Amino acid sequence: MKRVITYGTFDLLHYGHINLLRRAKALGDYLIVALSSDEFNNGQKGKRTYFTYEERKKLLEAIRYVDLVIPEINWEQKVKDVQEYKIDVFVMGDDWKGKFDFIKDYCEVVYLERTPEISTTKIKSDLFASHIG
Ligand code: C2G
Repeated sequence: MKRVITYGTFDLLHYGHINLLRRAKALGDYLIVALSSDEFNNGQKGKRTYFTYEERKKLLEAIRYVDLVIPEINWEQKVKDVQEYKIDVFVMGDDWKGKFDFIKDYCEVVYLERTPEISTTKIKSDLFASHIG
């Protein structure tokens, strides 16, 4: 069983995230998503989320490509996760290209192309623009 892991906040879940998760799952048989906790987002990541961790976890668990959701609580847990969950492939969108190459000592590292035209920031700004008319 080939085990894949990926990390993210996945707030305001959109088809860019789904494209990533679909391709990540296609690289193996079992996909773990390490989901950024509210504390991690509000603290070190400096990301304000619309949905709470529990709400984002429920959304991810409803996706056919996702087999397990675990919390991501800091930047430093990746090597431990790869070892603990016996990961074969570590996957991230290519906005992170190169940033996790140190993990190549432990498993395969794959950067997948981001879906260019969509982002949570764009969704929020489009909604705001349409609201103010
Ligand atoms: N993504 C994508 N296409 C988009 C938007 C996002 O492929 N249009 C990918 C990102 O590249 C990432 C994943 O979807 O691999 C999750 O995106 P975010 O929630 O924005 O992830 P991020 O906040 O960058 O968290 O420790 C790593 C961090 O937790 C990554």
